Amino acid sequence: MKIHSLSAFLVCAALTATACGEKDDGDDGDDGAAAAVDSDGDGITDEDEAALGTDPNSADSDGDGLADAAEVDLGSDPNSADSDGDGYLDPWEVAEGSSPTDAESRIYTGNWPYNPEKDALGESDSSRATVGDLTPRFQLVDQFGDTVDLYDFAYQGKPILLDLSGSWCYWCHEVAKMLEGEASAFDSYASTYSWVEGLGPAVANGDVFFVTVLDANRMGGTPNAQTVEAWYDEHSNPAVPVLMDPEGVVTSWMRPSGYPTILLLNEDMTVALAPRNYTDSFDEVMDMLGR
Ligand SMILES: [Ca+2]
Ligand SMILES: [Ca+2]
Ligand SMILES: [Ca+2]
Repeated sequence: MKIHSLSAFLVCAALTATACGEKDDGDDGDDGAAAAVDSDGDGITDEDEAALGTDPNSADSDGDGLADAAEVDLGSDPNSADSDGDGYLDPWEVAEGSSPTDAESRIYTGNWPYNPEKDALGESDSSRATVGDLTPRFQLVDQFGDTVDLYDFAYQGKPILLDLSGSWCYWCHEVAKMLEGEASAFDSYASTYSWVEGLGPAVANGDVFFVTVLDANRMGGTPNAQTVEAWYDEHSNPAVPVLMDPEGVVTSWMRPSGYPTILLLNEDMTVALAPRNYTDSFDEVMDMLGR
């Protein structure tokens, strides 16, 4: 009954005081026969749905998976799948504990993608990065302190470059600079490789995801919050999550022979390319993008 009374309150706000004062008891037939009709049986009468602007024949007007009555209760917009326009759909925010009515409250502060179907990818039994393997479901903390589930990048229609870098590593920083469009040691290769100037914009546009994992701080020690924050301060690329790998889980799976090691993943999280030289991954991505 809480839902019904709340929706009645919302209706009152849109109607005259006289109409609001006239409570519908639903059985005397003299206070609006239509008010008692609830065509879709969602607990909100057709009359109330008319005032809310919702579909009286659908219990979930915006089709986002949250019933109209639940949205009235939450205060979210039953006619918008993303009430606060932050890019995360209302039911995702409810499931993950962020607010569907506050754009500042997001699943990921960094606006990384979200995949509500990620459990369907199943369990990876890959112990070493090999082409065709399902990448393990790494869950690591990013530069904003959020724990990022790598599988949220799955099935977004984009390849993923999974970059294992270290703060101490010169070429790792040069790659980050190149992605930002800053002068880098790669500039002299711009006429030979399209990725020198093309990869940064492709990442910025979201045509390809670039995920950086730091496995050591500047001193070669265990990465921590300061490590990823310092990297982000230096390379403030809003498109790139910077994750820390204090347990070395990514490192032990990738078994890098040098840094950075950058794997190319398909959108289904299988390894597409696990080269010795990361520039091969860049070449392949540009081929995939037709550039
Ligand atoms: Ca809904
Ligand atoms: Ca939202
Ligand atoms: Ca939100």
